[in-house]
Amino acid sequence: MLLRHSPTSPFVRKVTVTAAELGLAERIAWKPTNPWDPNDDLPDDNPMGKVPALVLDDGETLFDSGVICEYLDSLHDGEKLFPAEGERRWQALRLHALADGILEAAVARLVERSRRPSELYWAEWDTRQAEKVRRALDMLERNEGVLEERLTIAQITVGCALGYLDFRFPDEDWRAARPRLAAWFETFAQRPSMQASVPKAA
Ligand SMILES: N[C@@H](CCC(=O)N[C@@H](CS)C(=O)NCC(=O)O)C(=O)O
Repeated sequence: MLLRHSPTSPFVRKVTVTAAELGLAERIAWKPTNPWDPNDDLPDDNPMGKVPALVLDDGETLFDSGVICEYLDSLHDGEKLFPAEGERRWQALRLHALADGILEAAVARLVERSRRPSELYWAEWDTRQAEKVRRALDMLERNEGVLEERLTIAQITVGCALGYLDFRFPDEDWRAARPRLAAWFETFAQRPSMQASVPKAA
């Protein structure tokens, strides 16, 4: 299988960390892709023109990051990152959705600030996205106990979301009013899968 990826995408990082945690990284061929290049053929694999996109050996393509991660999770017989049933499943999916929401809002802010022509910058939109991130982080601070439990897609996505805030918004101190979340991330970020995938500015 072949993963179309870009080096700074936090959604790609979710897949990278998931593959590493499951011991599947070796089974993936990695194809660098710039989703912002209008000449790139990425839309042939993902009509949304977004990374990550996973091209399977039969030519079928999977997207988005959550679907790809769940597919990888289906390829092994160990403890699942997507719990199959019960309260643990809904907790994991809920926090996964919350962390994905942080990423969607943070990426929207970055696009507004760095890709949109500066004369069209829409401050209210930026603030609206920042408020989504703030509320989601506050909810994570209240739910930090759940993050201490066994590894699921929720922890991985929260870890990638916090790493992305550090990477793209280093001046906005999300840790200040959230000591429990900060302490959790301090430990989580030490995992080899996270250390190996720290984003670097191009
Ligand atoms: N919901 C998607 C989001 C993926 C996404 O937004 N990827 C960004 C890079 S971080 C992208 O490819 N953007 C290009 C575009 O929006 O056209 C997922 O989970 O995979």
